[in-house]
Amino acid sequence: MRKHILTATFLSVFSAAAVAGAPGGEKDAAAAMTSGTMPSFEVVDRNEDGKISAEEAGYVRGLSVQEADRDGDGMLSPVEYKAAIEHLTKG
Ligand SMILES: [Ca+2]
Ligand SMILES: [Ca+2]
Repeated sequence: MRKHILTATFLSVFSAAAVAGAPGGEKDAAAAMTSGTMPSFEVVDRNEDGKISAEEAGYVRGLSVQEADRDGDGMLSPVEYKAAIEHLTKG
């Protein structure tokens, strides 16, 4: 019983947060940037196609698709993005 209550509470909090945060995707990325951490792949991949385009990469300061694109398809895969972020955060 107790577990059910906790689950229901979690779900209602989660959906409330999702609704409140729905229009704020851009702000999330900006907030992540200003806090000194890099936004996650999911945040940067705005159209959720599993690749980061040059336009999407523009949300991440210092990220260059040309430099980070290893296989030359003009997009960044999660692996390519992660490698690029690690490179950027190392300085
Ligand atoms: Ca994308
Ligand atoms: Ca690529």
